Amino acid sequence: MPAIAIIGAQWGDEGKGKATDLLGSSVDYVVKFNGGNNAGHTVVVGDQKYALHLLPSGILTPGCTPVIGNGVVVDLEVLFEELDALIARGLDVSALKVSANAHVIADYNRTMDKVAERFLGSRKIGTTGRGIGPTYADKMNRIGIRIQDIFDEKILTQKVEGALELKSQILTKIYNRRAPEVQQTVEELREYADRLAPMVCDTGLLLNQALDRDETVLLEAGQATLLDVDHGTYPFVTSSSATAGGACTGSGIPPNRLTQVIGIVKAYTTRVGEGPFPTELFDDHGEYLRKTGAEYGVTTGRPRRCGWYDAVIARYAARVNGVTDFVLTKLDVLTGLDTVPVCVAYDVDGVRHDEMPVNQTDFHHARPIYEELPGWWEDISEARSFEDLPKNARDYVLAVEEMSGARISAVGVGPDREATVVRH
Ligand code: 2SA
Ligand code: GDP
Ligand code: MG
Repeated sequence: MPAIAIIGAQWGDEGKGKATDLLGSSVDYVVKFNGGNNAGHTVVVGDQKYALHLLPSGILTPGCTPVIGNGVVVDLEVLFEELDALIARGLDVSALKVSANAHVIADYNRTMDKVAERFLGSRKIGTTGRGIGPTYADKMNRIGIRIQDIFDEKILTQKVEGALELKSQILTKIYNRRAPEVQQTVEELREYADRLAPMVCDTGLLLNQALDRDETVLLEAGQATLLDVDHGTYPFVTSSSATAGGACTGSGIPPNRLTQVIGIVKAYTTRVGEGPFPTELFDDHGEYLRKTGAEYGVTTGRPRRCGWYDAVIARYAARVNGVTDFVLTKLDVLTGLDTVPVCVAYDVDGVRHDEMPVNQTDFHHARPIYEELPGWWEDISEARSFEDLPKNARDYVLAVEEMSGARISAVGVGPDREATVVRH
């Protein structure tokens, strides 16, 4: 009964979509368990490129059941836009299942997200503006709207009224906006009810029954460990649980049924949005990584901040998630450098830290202590076995593995499905 979690080990965009897709042919269910359409996962299949946001990457694999779990926040308009776009490209998406307990992003929460960011000014988080934070805030405040509420107009109306009681005051009196109308919101949310109904079920039951039958379930994280609301660089985080613990709470699969936790880690580091980032580069090397790695947001198109590999956060991610294997992605992007710096520890105001500093201010002051590893110039994009890689590239992988606290079982050498070196 394998239940495998795929987790981002940095600040996101490590290549989780590709890794999920790669394993997709051998799994029966692919589950999105956190976040919503803030995510952007790119999957390249032959000459076709797919950018998925709300849908799990398993939607591209014939015979695999894609599941939107209870921990997700669902923008219904985006859900059906994405489904229709895939249908137009000839894909069968009829297997999709959606948890009755997942929460729904209402228009007023998209507004709240955008106006709150503007209001925060220089203290902004740099959100994707998709309404993610306010929807999770409503969930925690117990005034959220769930998928199951959509089907009962009376209950939905009561819940929207409850959600807007305080929010209308905030929107009108603090943010100087028009108050959302209850009836209009109810109508917007019910627009997709008929199409949604056949997809909705108790996904926790579905997945546990699949595990009872010895079927394979893959749990695909949106965002990443350092963006997790508990374990990330708070407050510069997303509002969900993106770590292995979240894979359980966001799907209804208990912790003792997780058999493998695969941490996806890029051979360098990127971040979108605000917040501390010790190895960030502001020089030509940063621009080189951004250009060579095509580091632009899949959802917002924002240029990603780029920096060298940070083994301190990789070790932290290994610990927080119980990583059993790492997949090291985008090694090809590092080709052509004389030496490749890797951060092994931080200097915080003259004191060496081998682990993440406990205090946020210290993390803001952390300066990377680098070890320089020799680079390689050979094109590695055609490598398919570890031995195909040049010696310096192999040594880079082995050095990073040693520093990061878990075995690197595969290495990405290009965006295509096939461009992967599996280590046996
Ligand atoms: P939000 O919108 O409330 O989740 O934003 C809070 C923080 O979380 C970051 N965040 C992300 N970081 C990396 N990738 C994400 N997905 C897209 C992608 C991002 C894009 O795959 O490229 O297109 O810009 C993602 N989603 C959320 C966000 O930047 C904030 O720092
Ligand atoms: P995710 O959010 O973790 O799924 O990652 P994204 O899709 O946002 O960003 C990763 C990007 O890197 C995508 O454009 C992928 O096609 C690409 N990619 C994934 N693995 C590799 C790799 O090994 N090499 C290269 N060059 N690109 C890769
Ligand atoms: Mg992404």
